[in-house]
Amino acid sequence: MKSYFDDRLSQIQGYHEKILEQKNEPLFSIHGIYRRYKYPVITAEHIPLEWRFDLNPDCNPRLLERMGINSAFNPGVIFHNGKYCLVVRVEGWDRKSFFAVAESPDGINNFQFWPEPVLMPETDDPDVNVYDMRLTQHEDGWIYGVFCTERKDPDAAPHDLSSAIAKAVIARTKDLIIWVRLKDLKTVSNQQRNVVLHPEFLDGKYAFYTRPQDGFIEAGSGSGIGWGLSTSIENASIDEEFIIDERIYHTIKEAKNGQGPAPIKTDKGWLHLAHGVRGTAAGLRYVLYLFMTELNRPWVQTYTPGGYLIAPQDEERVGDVSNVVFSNGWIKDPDGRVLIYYASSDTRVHVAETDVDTLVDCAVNTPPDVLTSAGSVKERMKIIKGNLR
Ligand code: M1P
Repeated sequence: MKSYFDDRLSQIQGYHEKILEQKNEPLFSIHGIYRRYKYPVITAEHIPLEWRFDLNPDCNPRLLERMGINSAFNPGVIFHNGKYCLVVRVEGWDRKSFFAVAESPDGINNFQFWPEPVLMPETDDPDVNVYDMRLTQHEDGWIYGVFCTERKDPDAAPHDLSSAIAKAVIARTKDLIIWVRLKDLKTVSNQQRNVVLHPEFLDGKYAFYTRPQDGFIEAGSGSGIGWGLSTSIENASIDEEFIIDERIYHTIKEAKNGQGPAPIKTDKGWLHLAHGVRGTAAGLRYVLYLFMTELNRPWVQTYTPGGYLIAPQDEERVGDVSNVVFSNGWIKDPDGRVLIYYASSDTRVHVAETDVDTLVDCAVNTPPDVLTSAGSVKERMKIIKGNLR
């Protein structure tokens, strides 16, 4: 006779297999810029059972979940050895995030986690939490993972248990398994999030997109997407940082913005994906937008299409931090597809499928935000008049 344990084990294994095997379905998009897929590609339920349950009947006869997973989101992304690899931010029931690699044969279906999470080395100043890795295949031959480390603010008052310091960590790998951790990035600003390594050298130096901020949450006075160079990557230090994509009043990036993944090189310049944040009565709203920069001067903007590319919709709008889409990973694959991996509401990962030409068309031909209602109507009238002619 089968024991309670065995019954439950086959039940949870069956449930898990169904999730891993679920085929995704493309959805119709009226805008034609990209297409969403019906199901998220990764959720907390994709996490291997061995990471969550003690599967020994002697220690866990009820087969209870011992270390549950809360969410799986904000992945760094790379096309590696013919596979679509996501270094996912996995967050446990204990609120701690860690990194884990999931791979898929086609970038859309059957994402499976590698057997063990990433064992990221620590420094003398241990991280309390790590998250949001950006992967860059750099021309120096290494794959870099730049991510955020969060530590309690040493200057916080004794009763203040939420003030923290965010900094950028730099680690590198050849295989996504063994990681060498380098020194945390030094910048003039005390806090950094959303730091991304540019894939090419600039004047022989390593180039970074940054996001200097005054406080842990508030972007504050120095905000916007910044740019800076460092002669060394082992002891990376940016002495001069300037803003290349600033926050602007009454736009989708009024409150904050940040570089998404490393930009994609195209014939017309570097194509960038970023997130913009604005305040609403219901809290912050995070959307994704595009911009382009010059090939030889990646800090100089050339095209800044107005408005957003992706905004949270339907069930994407609800989660741990609702009304958020966030992306720190995309892939231009050998077939010319661009797969944008975006997380919704800090909870799960989705994919949107498009190609470089379509995104460049969108970036080049979408009018910039003209910053007033009247100006916006004038822009729209140009299309209407053209259509009526
Ligand atoms: O909760 C939304 C996002 O908030 C932060 O992004 P930013 O620093 O731009 O506000 C990050 O913590 C990110 O992980 C999170 O998705």
